[in-house]
Amino acid sequence: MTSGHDGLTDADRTHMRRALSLARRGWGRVHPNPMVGCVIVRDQEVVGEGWHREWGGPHAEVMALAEAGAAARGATAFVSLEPCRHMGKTGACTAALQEAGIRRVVFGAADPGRESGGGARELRSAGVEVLGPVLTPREGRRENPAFFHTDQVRPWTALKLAVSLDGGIAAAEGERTTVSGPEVGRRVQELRAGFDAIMVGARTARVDDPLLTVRGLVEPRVPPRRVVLDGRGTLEIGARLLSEGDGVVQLVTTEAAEPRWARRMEDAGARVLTVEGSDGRVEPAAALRALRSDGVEALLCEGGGVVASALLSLGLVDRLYLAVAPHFLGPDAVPAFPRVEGGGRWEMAGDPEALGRDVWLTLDREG
Ligand code: AOF
Ligand code: ZN
Repeated sequence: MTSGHDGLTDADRTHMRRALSLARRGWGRVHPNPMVGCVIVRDQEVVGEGWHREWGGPHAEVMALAEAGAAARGATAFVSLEPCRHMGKTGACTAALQEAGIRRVVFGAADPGRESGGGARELRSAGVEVLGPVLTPREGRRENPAFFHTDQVRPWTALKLAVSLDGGIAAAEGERTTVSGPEVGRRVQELRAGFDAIMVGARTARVDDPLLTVRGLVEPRVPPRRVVLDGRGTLEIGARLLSEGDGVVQLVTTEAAEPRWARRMEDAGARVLTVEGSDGRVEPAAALRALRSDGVEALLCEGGGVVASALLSLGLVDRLYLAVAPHFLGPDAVPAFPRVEGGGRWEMAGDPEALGRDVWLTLDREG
């Protein structure tokens, strides 16, 4: 066993990776709580595993301790997040770990919460050996970006785009093009489950007529809202999302839209938010502000190109999910990033993944 500069052995690192992957099972179910995983190891043997499964439900440590039972005495707990020390919807994990006789705790990210944070200090002063945070702040944020996004002005914002090798999102203006394969479609369904809202531009809403619902393996605890940026009020009453699917429909528009249109949409069950805009175009930052103050903490934008490049140019995108398809769309294609000035620099937030014939990339904005 080698011990790195962070004091972790190879075995420790393996257990922490496992805790992180258990945590991810909470996707769609625990938001806006963080996803947390825990592994309990005694004499090099895993005796308990757990993760935070459901918002308001038992924390990861409690689940893992229940599985470990008496074997937890003298054991090490690997937790992806600093154990909480507060009495929240459930008891404090610091107390649960001590009662179970855990001797050592290795944790991933520090808990920034005012009440929940500080568990490490508490455990240390109670004589438990504590190692952590063992993830860099960047690594910690990557796992639970919305939880660590403290900005009250706009949501943590992700942009998903399916692009061709030559950077196109559709074969031609106004055309619906299938760019990526069914595996990407399934991934997007899973992805949607972890967001408060899914957003597209009016043009995409018209051309693709999407439902913007979650229809994958992960059933979201709360069906995300379905948001259309529609500055001029062009969505028609026949749009599928108005009559089909779960999730509040929220239309973000400007003064340029006809009041009659807004009334029609509201009669069809949609909510209409009017924000600043220019030339009949919603001001993206204003839309994001309005959504944030209306309770959206994590927002997934799925295009199209105009909205995507506006968000990117304005530095409003925190994460990019790119599905790159192995073909060219040619010179008439609608570019994914028409004019991105000051679009920032991006870094990989995980390994590229092969999804069918496509490549799935997750990138976080640097800085
Ligand atoms: C842990 N283990 O598995 C989780 C933690 O509302 P509550 O009572 O469920 O508390 C939520 C807060 O607790 C959350 O904001 C975060 O600070 C921490 N989450 N802590 O020790 C867990 N999910
Ligand atoms: Zn806890």
